[in-house]
Amino acid sequence: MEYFFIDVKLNWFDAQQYCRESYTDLATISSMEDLMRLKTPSPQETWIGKFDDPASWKGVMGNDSNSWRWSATGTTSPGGYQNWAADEPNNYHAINYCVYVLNGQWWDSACSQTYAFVCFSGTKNYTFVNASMTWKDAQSYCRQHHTDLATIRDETENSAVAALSSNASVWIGLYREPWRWSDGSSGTFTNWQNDQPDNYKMNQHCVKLNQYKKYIDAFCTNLFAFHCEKAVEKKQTHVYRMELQAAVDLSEPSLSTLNQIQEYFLNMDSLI
Ligand SMILES: [Ca+2]
Ligand SMILES: [Ca+2]
Repeated sequence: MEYFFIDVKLNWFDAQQYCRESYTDLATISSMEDLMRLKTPSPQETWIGKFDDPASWKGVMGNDSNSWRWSATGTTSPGGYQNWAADEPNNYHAINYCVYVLNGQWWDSACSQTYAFVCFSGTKNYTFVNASMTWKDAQSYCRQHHTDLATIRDETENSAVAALSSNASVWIGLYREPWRWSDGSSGTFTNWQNDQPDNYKMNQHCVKLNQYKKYIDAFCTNLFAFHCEKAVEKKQTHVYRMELQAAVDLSEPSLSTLNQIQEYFLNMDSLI
């Protein structure tokens, strides 16, 4: 990737559109080396292509890489059924990536919290497990003793899970992987500033670099200069092979032999 600094202050989505029209996309950063290649003429905050678009997960069962998906299938609900509590999911403090159900309503929560949980066996045979575990441990337990953490595909199934767990908060199999790149790249390199991301005011879904190139989640409506990327076309390289006659002694090649070889390759290049 080739990077271009654009010295125009735009909100994140306008910056994305600008990059897509004039280059390839907002910049994807895959390594510290990439990060160090980003240049600004003066120290300042800049947008990059990392975001956690709420259009992919906030009250939506979408198909983006940062959308909600079920543990059992690794995909979203075919019917899109969902039953969030008011103002949920909110990704409070930027750590709510697992879902529990309380009285039939869904809440996104920190996966490290411990709750009872509901497993399923076969197609929809639910089992309430009255033991507090993290989401990951609950998933392991269900996979070992049943099929997986519960999938809920419609209102009937939601009511069944609610009835089983009465007034307890119970993990279900819904989770998501936050953040994605505008150009669709996957990649795990990050460089968050300490205490970031924090999803301040539960509304910070776009990533800016501070002047030290640390990642900070920010309001997408803020105005910053930004980095675009352009895919570099791979230059074609030609590899020539030639067999030399045994008569040519290459341990002591004469000038004329070298000239002939050079001429041969020049002719080859002009032919291609
Ligand atoms: Ca929440
Ligand atoms: Ca923040």
